[in-house]
Amino acid sequence: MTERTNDQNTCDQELMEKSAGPSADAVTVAEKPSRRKFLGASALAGIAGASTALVGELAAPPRAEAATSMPEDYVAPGKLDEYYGIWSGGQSGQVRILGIPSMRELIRIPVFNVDFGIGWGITNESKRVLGKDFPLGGDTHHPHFSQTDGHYDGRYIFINDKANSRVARIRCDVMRTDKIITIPNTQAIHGLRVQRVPRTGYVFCCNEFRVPHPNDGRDLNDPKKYFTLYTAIDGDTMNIAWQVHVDGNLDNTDADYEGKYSAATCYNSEGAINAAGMMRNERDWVVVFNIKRIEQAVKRGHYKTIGDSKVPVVDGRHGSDLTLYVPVPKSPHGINASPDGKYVTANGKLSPTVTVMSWAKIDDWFAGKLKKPRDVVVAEPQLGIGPLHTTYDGRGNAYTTLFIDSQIVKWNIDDAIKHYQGQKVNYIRQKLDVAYQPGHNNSSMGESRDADGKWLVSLNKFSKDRFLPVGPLHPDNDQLIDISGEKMKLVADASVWCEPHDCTIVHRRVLFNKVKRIWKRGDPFFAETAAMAKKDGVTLEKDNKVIRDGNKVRVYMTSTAPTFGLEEFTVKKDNEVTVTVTNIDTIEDLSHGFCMANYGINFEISPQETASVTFVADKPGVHWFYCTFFCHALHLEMRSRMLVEA
Ligand code: RUQ
Ligand code: CUA
Repeated sequence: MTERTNDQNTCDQELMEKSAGPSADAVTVAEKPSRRKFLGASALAGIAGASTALVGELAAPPRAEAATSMPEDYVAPGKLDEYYGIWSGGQSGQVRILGIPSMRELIRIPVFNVDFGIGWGITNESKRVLGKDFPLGGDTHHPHFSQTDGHYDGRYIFINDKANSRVARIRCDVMRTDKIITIPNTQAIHGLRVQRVPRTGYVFCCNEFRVPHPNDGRDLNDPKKYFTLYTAIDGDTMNIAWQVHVDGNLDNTDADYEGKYSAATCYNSEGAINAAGMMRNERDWVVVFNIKRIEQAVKRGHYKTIGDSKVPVVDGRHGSDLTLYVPVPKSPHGINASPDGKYVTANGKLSPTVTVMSWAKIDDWFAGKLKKPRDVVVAEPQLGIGPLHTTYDGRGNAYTTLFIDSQIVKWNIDDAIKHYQGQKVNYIRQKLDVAYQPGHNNSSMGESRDADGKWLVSLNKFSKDRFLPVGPLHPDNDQLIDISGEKMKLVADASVWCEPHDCTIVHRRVLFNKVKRIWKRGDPFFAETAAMAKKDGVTLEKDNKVIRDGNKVRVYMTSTAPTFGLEEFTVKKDNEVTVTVTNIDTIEDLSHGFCMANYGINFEISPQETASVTFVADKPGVHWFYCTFFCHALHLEMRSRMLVEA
């Protein structure tokens, strides 16, 4: 916050110096000290001859204030944030990492997008992950960490791509995407969550749109024949384990804390093809998946396959004993399991309520002990207009976003249950205005047993007047809220590039020692490139060689500040050239870049990393390739030539 406040302060002084008001005059009279001097309170104290009025006016810069009362999100220079936040990058197709509480963006991880910064979508290593003919972008919504026994284990982040029906996995040790798969038979993978117990394990995802199956031109205008599938991915292999054919559509999903169930919301039980039709029913439903029974059905061969896909598809429609359909009001959206392992809430969206279901009662249902599906409901508190998502503090309280009311409502789960049982208790603890129209919210450690109730972030879809105008497209506003006390306190606004949707916040102890500072030689991320070098008899760490193989030319070089291992290499026009660069520097943070001028090629090579690119040398002439990361005083001199003979 202090960073931002200082900017604000500098800006205010600039305005003040320009304005014709009395303070501007005062500055002139006092021989107008430089702005830099104002940045330090001690510098101010040294202004001789300044009038008392001037000192009074300017002597309280925010940094001086900060010295006496720190803003709650203040992370001093040189200090580290206590939490990592992983943010989806929405339409950018990426994932971002923020520090919390500072809300500073630390890094962006390209996933489904092309990124000239690190060369994602340009290097051979990234293209192997992206696959052949990959689409140029994605729409990420739900980033979630892998877990073991309900605790974050710091292995992987999983993220959906709604635009192209894909799921990706990011390795947390290097924060790089290592697998991307397309989910067969689906259109628009939306909700995504992980199996918590015994571990991840399955990654569950919701296919939102109903389509004909196979979607090959048949049944185009026969929506009754459209349907959708719930998918379980094996998080270790990234193979699809199974799919479930369901009624209605699927929106968001979450899993329990015992490894028995997952559940998903459906807002289109009507099977309609327009908004009016999708809103018709007063109740839609939550569908609960019985994981053991689904696994057994697959084992026994009780499944079908669709089209070319070999993925087993079990029948989980109404009447199946693999699923339970719980009617809930109206067009539910988010679904969130409580960290005590007892409950799961479905958020009403078009109803002012959230529906609280008990996993124990879901057990009873599948054991045949309950009469009606609604018997698993233990509370249905009325919270406000437009509930979308709920998160928890680990102390029995829930926090729900109200999209239309632009509020976060804090409510107590036990009291909501008592109220549902007919007792006269008030379950609402507080309503806090947020700016504006919140979608997801997420609390620190909130999706695990270790929910610690310190911070909450409200991911607001609209920022309107909260930031300097920057054109018709506004940033989103993600607001940091302190939930450690009785009352929620709004601490900071943070502008974010569209449209993060969701985030997960973990304590730094989960990741701090797992994250590598430099690459390890032999990393699987560039194993295939290393195998190619071996075949060519090249030792990546020391050789600088050009291998000619018919029309193909393979160029191997090292990079160490401030030189590439080769000062030049020569190819013929239309040769297919593969350049492999190994950064042999061992110093933390000493990245190099490789940019081939006028060839649209750039990528980054971190210390001890190997990266490669393949292109056709279709432009004869001299082409300089240069380093793009300012690595050394002679960084600009770090350049060599590719000579393309006509
Ligand atoms: S959704 S704003 Cu894509 Cu997670 Cu609810
Ligand atoms: Cu290497 Cu700049």
